[in-house]
Amino acid sequence: MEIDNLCVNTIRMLSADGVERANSGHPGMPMGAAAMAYVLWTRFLRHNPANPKWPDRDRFILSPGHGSMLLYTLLHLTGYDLTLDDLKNFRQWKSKTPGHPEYGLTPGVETTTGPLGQGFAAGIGMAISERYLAARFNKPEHVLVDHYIYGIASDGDLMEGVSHEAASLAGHLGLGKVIYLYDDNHISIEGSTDITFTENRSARFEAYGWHVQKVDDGNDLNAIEKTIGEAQKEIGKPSFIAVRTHIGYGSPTKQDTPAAHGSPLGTEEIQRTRKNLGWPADSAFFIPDEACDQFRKAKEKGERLEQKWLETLSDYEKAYPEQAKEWHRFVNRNLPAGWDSDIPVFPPDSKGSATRISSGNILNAIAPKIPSLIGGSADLAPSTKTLIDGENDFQSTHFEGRNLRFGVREHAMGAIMNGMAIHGGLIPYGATFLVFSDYMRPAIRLAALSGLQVIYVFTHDSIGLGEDGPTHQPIEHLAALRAIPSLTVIRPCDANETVHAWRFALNNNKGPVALALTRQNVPTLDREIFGAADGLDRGAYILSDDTADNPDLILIASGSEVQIAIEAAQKIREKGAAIRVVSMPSWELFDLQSEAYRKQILPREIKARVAIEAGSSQGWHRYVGNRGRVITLDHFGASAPSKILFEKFGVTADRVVEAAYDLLKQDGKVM
Ligand SMILES: Cc1ncc(C[n+]2csc(CCOP(=O)(O)OP(=O)(O)O)c2C)c(N)n1
Repeated sequence: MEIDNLCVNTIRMLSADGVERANSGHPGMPMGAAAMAYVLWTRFLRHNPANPKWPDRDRFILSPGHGSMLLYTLLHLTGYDLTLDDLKNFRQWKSKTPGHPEYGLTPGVETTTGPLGQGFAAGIGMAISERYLAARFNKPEHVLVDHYIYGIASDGDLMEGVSHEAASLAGHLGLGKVIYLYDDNHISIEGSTDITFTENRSARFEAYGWHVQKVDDGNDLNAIEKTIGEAQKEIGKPSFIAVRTHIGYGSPTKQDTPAAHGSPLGTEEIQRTRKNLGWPADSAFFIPDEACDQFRKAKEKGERLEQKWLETLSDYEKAYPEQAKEWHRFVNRNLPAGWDSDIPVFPPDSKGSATRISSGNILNAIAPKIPSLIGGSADLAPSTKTLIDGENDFQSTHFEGRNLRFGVREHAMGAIMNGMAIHGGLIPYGATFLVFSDYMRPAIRLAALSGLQVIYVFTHDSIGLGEDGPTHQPIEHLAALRAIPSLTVIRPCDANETVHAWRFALNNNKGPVALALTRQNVPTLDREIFGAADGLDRGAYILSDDTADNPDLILIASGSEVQIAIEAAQKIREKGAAIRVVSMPSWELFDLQSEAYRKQILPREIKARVAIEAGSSQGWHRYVGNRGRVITLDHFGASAPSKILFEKFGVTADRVVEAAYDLLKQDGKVM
C-alpha cells in the first residue's frame, strides 16, 4: 500500500478501534473524513506537537465533536503528548480522551466541541483575534501573527443556526484566514440528509461572501490539496470547501448508512473492514511503522517552524521593545500596570444614573489602558452603552478596530467571543438585553465549561425597562444564568458597585462574568453612610446596620431593588426594629467566601429575612431560609411605564414592610 493510503487507513482504523474498545462513540465521521484530515495535517497545518500553545500556530477545529477519535488519532500520530494508551482509554473516567474534545484537558484540542455549530462559530472568533493581533503588532519586516483557522464542519454544524449567523458575519468581515472543509457525507443520525437538508449549501456560502470550492471525491488527496492551496491564496474571503465523503468509509455493510454514525462497527464488521482496507486481521490499534514515521515528521517540522517564529519575535523585541512588552502582556493575559488609574469614583447622587450608563463610562475610562479589551453588541450599542469612543469599528478595512459590530446575532456573538478568548491575546466583551441571553445560552455554557474570560454586558435587566413589555422583560433569566456552573453573575446596585463589577470581570481570567445592568436610573449611594462598594468583591455585604449586635431582621436585595430595601428599612426602623440591609450583587462570589464571613453577613440565628429582586424567586430561599420571605416576580411582566409595573406587581417598599412586619410580629419584635 502506498504511504498516503496507509496513513489515511491508519486514521480510519485507529478511530474505529477506539470506539470499538469503548463500546461507544462515532466511528463513521472519522473514517469518512480521514483523507481530508490527513492532507490538512501533513501538508498544510503549521503546528508544533511539542508546544501546543505556540501563539502563531495554525488552529484546527473539529466542529463535529462527536468525531473526536479523529482528532485524538491525529494528535497521537503527529506526536502530541497523547499516548496509544490514551486512545485505548477513549471515553473512560479521567482519560485525556473524553467523548467530545474538551479544551484544557487534552494537549492540542483548540476548543471544546460537541454542541453542533459551536466550533464553527468559535473559529470565526479565532479569526477575528488573529486579524486584530496582526493589525496591532505586525510590522512589514517582522510578522508576528499570520496563521490560518482550519476546521472540519459537518451537516449538523451547517444545519444549526449559529453557523449561519457566524458564516454571515465572517463573509461580511472578509476573514480570509478561515478555511473550513465541509464533510459532505449526506448522512446524519436519522438517515439521509435528503429528509431534512436539501438546500444548496455551496450557494448559501457563496451568498455569504465566502470563497467556495468543491471536491467530488473525498479520497482524492490531490484534489483536496489543490483546493486548500487555492483557499490559502484567497485572503479576502473565508473559504468553504465542500468535500463529498462517505461516512464509515471502508466498512462493507455500514458505509454510507447512519449505522456508522454513532455506534461501534461491531466485532465482525470491524474485521471485515480491516480486510477491506488491507489491514491485518485482529490488529486493534495497529500503527504501521511507515505511517508513524510519516506523521511524526510533524515534530521536526513543527520545531523548525516555531524556532523560526521565535527568531522573528526576538528581532521584534529588539526593534520594538515597547510593543514587544505589550505583546507578552496580551499573550499572558496580564493587565498593564495602572490600568485602573482613571477608573471613576461616582459621587453620591439621589437621582443617580442607570447602571448601563455607568458601565459605559467605566468601559470608556479603562479601554484606552487595556488595548486587549475588545467587543461590541448585537446591534444594541446605543442601548447597552458598549462602544469605545474614538476607536474604529472592526471591519475588513480596519482590522485594528476595537468596536465589534456583531449584528443581530446573539448566538454567534457568544460563540465568537469564546473563540476570541480561546485564541489567546484578547479579552472579549459582548452586549445585548438580558432577556436575549437566552439566545446565546449554549455559548455561555461552553465559556463556563471551558473557563474562558468572556464578559457579558446584559442591560435592561428587569421589568424596570418598562414599555417594551413582557417579551423584553427578563424574569427567569437571572435564575437561569445563576444555574450555569462556573459563570459569575453580577447585578450591581449603583454606579460604584458597577465599577467593582468591571474590576472583577477584568481581573477574573478563570471564567466568564455576566453583568446585569439597569435601563432605569438608580441612586448613587452615599458611601459615607452605606458600606463601601468594594464589598461587591465578596458577593454580599452590609450596606447599613441599625445595631452593633444582631439585627431583628435582614433585608437582602440586588441591583435596582437595593433602593427598595433601603426605603423599606427606613420605614421599619421607625417602628423601633433594628434592620440590616445587605446588598447581594453576586451569589457566586458570596458562596465563595469563608463560612465565617457568610455567617457574619447572614447570621444563622436571624431567621427574619426578606429578599427583594424583580425576577424569579427560584433559589432565593437558599439565603432567606424556610421562614424568610421573597418579594420577587414569578410571572411575566407587562407593557407600561416602569414605575407602574413595580407598583402593580408589588415590588415595592410597602410590600417589603408588610412582609417584614409579619416576621417581626411573629418574633414579638413589633406590636
Ligand atoms: C446542538 C446539537 N444538537 C444535537 C446533537 C446530537 N447530535 C450529535 S451528531 C448529530 C448529527 C449528526 O450528523 P452530522 O453532523 O452530519 O454528523 P455525521 O453523521 O456525519 O457524523 C446530532 C444531532 C449535538 N451534538 N449538538
